[in-house]
Amino acid sequence: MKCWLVLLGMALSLPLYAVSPTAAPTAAAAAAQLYGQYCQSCHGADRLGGMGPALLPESLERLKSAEISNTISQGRSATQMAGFAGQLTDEQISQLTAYVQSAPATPPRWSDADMRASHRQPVALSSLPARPQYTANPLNLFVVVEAGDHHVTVLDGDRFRPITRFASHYAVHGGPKFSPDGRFVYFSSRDGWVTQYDLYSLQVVADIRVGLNTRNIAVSDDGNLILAGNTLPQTLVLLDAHGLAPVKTIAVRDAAGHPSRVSAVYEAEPRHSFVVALKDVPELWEISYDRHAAPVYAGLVHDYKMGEALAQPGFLTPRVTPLSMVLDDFYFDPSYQHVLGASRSGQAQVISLDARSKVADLPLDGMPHLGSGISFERDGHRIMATPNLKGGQLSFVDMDSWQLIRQVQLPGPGFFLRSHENTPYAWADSMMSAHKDTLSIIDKRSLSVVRQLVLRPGKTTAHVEFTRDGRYALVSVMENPGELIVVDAQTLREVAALPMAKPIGKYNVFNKINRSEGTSH
Ligand code: DHE
Repeated sequence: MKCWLVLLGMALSLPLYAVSPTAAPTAAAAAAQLYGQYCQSCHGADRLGGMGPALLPESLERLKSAEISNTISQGRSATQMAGFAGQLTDEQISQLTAYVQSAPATPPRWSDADMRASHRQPVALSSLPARPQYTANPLNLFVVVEAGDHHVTVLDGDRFRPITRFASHYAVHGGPKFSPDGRFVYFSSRDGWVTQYDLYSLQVVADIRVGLNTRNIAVSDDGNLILAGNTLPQTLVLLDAHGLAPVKTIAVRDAAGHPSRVSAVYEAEPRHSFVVALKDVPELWEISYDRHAAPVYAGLVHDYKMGEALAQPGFLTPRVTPLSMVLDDFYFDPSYQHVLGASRSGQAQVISLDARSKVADLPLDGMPHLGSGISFERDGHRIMATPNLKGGQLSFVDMDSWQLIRQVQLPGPGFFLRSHENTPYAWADSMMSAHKDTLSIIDKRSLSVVRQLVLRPGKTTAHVEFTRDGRYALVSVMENPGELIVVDAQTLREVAALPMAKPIGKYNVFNKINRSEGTSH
């Protein structure tokens, strides 16, 4: 009996095929056969994805075994994924779950040739209309990522009405990024797809798979280049922002040749460079796309010779800042001279990108979530505020002295923090706690919580983005079905609610392209 329980535990808990030399190959072979019969036609023989997403451990690491089994058994609503409960036994579903969570026998590869073969441009950029094909203000649009059924809604930010809704790739993660004029929006999916979407004609204009597992993307301030950071393979990929043709692939390794996954890429606008955070080696990279350093790359659409530009010393070549530890969550000061970085263990530092070294330690405990930080002026000082994933406090740091000036306790840990130049309040969630339905409204003058807002009792409520004038706050009820709730930012009264499928994030064109101090960039 005990032995049977152990075996069952192994089958349910996962990638344990290698544990028993005799039983393992049989279980693995049975699971592989089931995969070939039921999954391969949509998810690919190599598990790299097809009509359905990739089924690799890297793609699925955020899902619990029970969630994967449930998807195999019940399918996913509003997608092509059917439920197999009627065709597979519970044991077979457990075997398949274990199979897709374990590494394939042949390590997955994604070459430049694979990337080039995936590139498509369904619409020629030259054929696009000169003006938006609708009456809404194109600078007050919101792009809403709906994770519940992998769709994106484009919303009129004046009337709070959807203009269109389209299917995205599986698991778009992180903020979509905009071209400097706000016309194009670029998405990256966890499965490695980068998509260029035209917000004037409301259609996808280009698509490319840059890797098998991607962290995020950044757009250069001249609008000409996209940088994508991958964890599988361990590469950075530079793309032409006008149609997504590949420009350059950079293998991510330290000087000793140790490879590293990319943690995130950022655009440092005043420096005309990208900053790259690495997950596995204690280094921070900066990649310059400065035109003066490379005059050949004039920044004109389709009018530069990239081959010659790449030969310029320093152009699109990483410069390394060595770190004392791996830092992988960052916030930048407005000049982008200083980077505030936190390690997984919660240690935080200030790095000078000019000096290429640490200039201060940051007195933050727990696990500060610097990536969700915001900044604002108070009594002649620039203050940075960051939530904390462990303790659930909000920390306020003076960016002149790098001293902690106040800590405020929220009902529980949350993920996001938002504000706008035109409101005295910042909004924080507690989505990772029992108080997941509670938003805390913080007065940026007194640095204290002045109100708690529960819009839908019991429902996960998080991620706020303001209209371009800061008058309304758009809040996600991150459930499926969920809602996007519009709240008057002054009276805190609800003025509209739109049904949405787990609207995980929303992004206002004007606030993003103008780098509003209260939102992410
Ligand atoms: Fe995110 C942004 C990393 C889990 C929703 N998340 C980001 C960014 C990074 C990051 C580096 C900035 C990218 C950008 O915008 O360019 N996220 C991580 C993680 O390391 C972590 C903890 C684990 C992981 O699996 O990657 C993680 N993130 C999550 C979630 O579980 C969330 C809540 C749901 C989901 O979709 O996976 C989530 N992350 C988001 C959102 C943003 C984001 C909505 C964009 C925030 C913004 O407003 O800009």
